[in-house]
Amino acid sequence: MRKSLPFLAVTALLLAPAAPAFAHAKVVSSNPAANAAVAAPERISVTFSEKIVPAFSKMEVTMPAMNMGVPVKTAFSADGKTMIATPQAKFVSGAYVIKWSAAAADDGHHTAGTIPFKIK
Ligand SMILES: [Cu+2]
Repeated sequence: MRKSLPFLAVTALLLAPAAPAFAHAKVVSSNPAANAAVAAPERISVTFSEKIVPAFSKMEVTMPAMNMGVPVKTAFSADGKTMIATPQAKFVSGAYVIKWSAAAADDGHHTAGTIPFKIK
């Protein structure tokens, strides 16, 4: 019983809504957009609500149906808010997923997610 109080306190902190000062990096847009069906893009990008740390942020492009990754070169925009992946091979038609994870520059918190899209 003695341990339950601190545990509850920590849980409450974790569940508390994030204050702006401790905001996590959220996706504000992507190219292609989520669930979009597009022609083969030259670059794939994900833009976040705040600056992210390149060393602790990454993105992958995969083709889940083929259980295959698309080789990409990843770069970051000058303002530090956008991750850009340049495919190193030609895209074929099909369903793709952008798998991203990002560390916010202000507090180091990690966020991660997936963005599905299709290539016509
Ligand atoms: Cu945070």
